[in-house]
Amino acid sequence: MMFLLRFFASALLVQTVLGAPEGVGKDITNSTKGLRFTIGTSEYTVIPQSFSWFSAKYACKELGMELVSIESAEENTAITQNIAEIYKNEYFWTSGVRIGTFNEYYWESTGTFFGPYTNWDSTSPTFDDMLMHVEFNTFLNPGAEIKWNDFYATYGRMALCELRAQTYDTSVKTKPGLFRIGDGFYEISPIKLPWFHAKNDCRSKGMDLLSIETEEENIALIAALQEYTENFWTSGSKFDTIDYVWQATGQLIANTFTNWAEGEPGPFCGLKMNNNTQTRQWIGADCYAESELARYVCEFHPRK
Ligand SMILES: [Ca+2]
Repeated sequence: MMFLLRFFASALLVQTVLGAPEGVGKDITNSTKGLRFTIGTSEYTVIPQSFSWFSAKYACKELGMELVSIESAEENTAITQNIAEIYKNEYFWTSGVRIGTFNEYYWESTGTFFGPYTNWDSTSPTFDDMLMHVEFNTFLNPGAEIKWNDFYATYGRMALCELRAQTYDTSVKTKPGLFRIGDGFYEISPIKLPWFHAKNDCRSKGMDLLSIETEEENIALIAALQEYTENFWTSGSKFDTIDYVWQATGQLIANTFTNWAEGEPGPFCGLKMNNNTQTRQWIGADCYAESELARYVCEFHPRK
């Protein structure tokens, strides 16, 4: 009898320690895979490893997710409640980023600029470098809110990933510039933009800037772009020491289809399809420059 009582008492204790606080998402995975929780229509996952910003982003992509974007005080509070107790004194990357000399931060996962809600700490933002990313940390006083700080991409932080509802409207079959390849929906931009604005424009439509992973996709794109004697941005890019990657998917370009023009890739961070309507070979271009304008293709594949 004593044994049984003791058993129930310890089972209750375990329940209390592991159980999530009321109103806060539940830990539904084991600790080595990190915490998972839900707020509204989004799912969140902490990947409890130390990543550079880009590695964190691609680790989220591998899960079919994105680095987190925080649009409201409610979301910031709910995230704080879910992670601050479990991951004390930790840093986390968000999808917040700025590129080049354009001194405004945006959520890469949604393509929207910060605001109206922001929650910077008292020392941020600093705009120190050409490429800055936004982190938050749980070095908190009890009851405090997670604040944001802009920092250098190479530092090691945990990844906080978010899966949002898909927003691309696949019922729109007659959109100007819309065409299909396989299960994908593609749109040719009516305007020219710098690289990261082009990427944001695609994200804000629930799409991604183009990635060319196969010869079949490349052939179909060459046909679709016949009338355009100009070059096009893709999501191909290279930052810091990382090799060229399809930013939209996180895949190393060297591991997919490649179509570099002779002498390429050079030193540039961006990848364009060139203006040759027969080959559309790839050339480097400056993705930092506000003056480097080009059309682009957005791409969307419904989740399976
Ligand atoms: Ca693609």
